[in-house]
Amino acid sequence: MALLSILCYPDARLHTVAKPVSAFDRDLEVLAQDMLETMYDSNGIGLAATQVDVHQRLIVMDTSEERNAPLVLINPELIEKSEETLIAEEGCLSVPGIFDGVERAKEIRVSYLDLQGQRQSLHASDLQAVCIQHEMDHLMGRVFVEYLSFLKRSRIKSKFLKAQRQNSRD
Ligand code: K1U
Ligand code: ZN
Repeated sequence: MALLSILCYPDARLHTVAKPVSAFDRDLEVLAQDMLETMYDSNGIGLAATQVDVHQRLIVMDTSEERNAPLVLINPELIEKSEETLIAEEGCLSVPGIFDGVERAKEIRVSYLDLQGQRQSLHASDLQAVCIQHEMDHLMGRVFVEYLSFLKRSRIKSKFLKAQRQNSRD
């Protein structure tokens, strides 16, 4: 198992649209395990392959309080979403230290393949639904800060570009 390095906003690779997974092999299992290890190590509740610079439709998550219910969703498709929405405080391992409210569907149904290539369906609500929508956005090359105002996004982008410049000087 290995810890993977997570791309940091505003890295252009975060805007890559992921391709469907077609090979259900040992490499895919290792990638999913490494992503789960990376997510737990970073205290995250989700992680999309895009964030570790792998542009395939794969997400891992665990929104349980006990942190003992890992889920791997391959080629996820949103098949239903409630009209009712909620505004939850979101964070992102690719935008560390930034938290803000984003409006999302409160309940969703998602169809996906498991690591054996078997089709599964999941009804999710509240934090789990928010997390799945956030991770599916990553697979489309979208980062949650894109839902914030132009001013907030500009400030966040400047802050991260400044930190990047500083790090490259050190
Ligand atoms: O970067 C990511 O995609 C992971 C992200 C998932 C997420 C968190 C909160 C709402 C939607 C999606 C995180 O895990 S951020 C860190 C975190 O653990 C967290 C932040 C806010 C609320 C709950 C957890
Ligand atoms: Zn994220």
